[in-house]
Amino acid sequence: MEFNNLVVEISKPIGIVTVNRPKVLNALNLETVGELGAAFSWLESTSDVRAIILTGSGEKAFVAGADITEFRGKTAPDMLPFARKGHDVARIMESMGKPIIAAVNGYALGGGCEMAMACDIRFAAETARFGQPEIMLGLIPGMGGTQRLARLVGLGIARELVYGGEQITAQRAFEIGLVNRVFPVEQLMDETRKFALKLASMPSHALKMAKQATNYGYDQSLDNGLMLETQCFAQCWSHPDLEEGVAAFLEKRKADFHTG
Ligand code: CO8
Repeated sequence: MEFNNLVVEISKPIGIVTVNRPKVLNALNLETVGELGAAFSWLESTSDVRAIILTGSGEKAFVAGADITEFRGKTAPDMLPFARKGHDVARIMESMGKPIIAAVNGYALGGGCEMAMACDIRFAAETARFGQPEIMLGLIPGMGGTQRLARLVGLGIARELVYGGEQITAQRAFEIGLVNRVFPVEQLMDETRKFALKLASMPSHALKMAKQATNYGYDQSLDNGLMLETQCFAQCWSHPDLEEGVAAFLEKRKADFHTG
């Protein structure tokens, strides 16, 4: 698939999506948002791909937010479809069966921080910076930042970041639970690839069930979440991977999982 603003590579079994607008620190214009949706949908349907990495091109930025040049002269009705499109992309990322890891190589601000939060797992370079600076533009986050940030780091810290607009370091992002691991910048992609390969080697149906149970269960009451978990747990029996995993354990050998 060809894109104007992304580089999408497949290095089996990993798909790598790189936002590629380095002159504007990979800011997301409307076209890029649409391309991201198309890229993730395509990778979901590509059977050779079992885990996905999202990163930004160049040395400075993951994604520095929405493209502010597209804001001028717009009205509220103009911007509603833009925000909806951003939400749709994040929901595609969260509802797809394959895990997505953000390799945050620099600024992850505004929509960039929100894109990273829509990923399953976030790894960051020590030099990365996170933040929701929209308030400084007279704006608020519009791609899930007011919701996903609180779910990840708690309401108090989310308010501090959304109201105050300050950037935080990768180390601080790690301390508050916004990122999973921090690496020296030169190790970031290797470490992310290593982890993506580990996930790609897992039985894909069980991984999909784990993603569904954690993502959809999180917003439910405990009882509803547990009901969802029960369904996902039982569904594991509908796939040959479980029989193979159990047999391999009992026969003291390495499991040979089905890869579909
Ligand atoms: N939009 C457009 N251009 C940008 C953006 C952006 N978000 N960020 C940087 N650029 C451009 C700069 O204008 C500059 O262009 P030029 O070379 O032509 O002057 C170039 O990128 C390099 O940037 P700087 O010279 O500013 O680089 P610095 O190292 O001095 O600063 C910063 C880096 C701190 C990242 C700074 O560029 C900055 O503050 N950028 C804006 C960050 C921001 O406010 N982001 C939030 C945007 S609003 C948002 O994301 C709302 C999300 C809405 C949902 C979206 C749904 C899809």
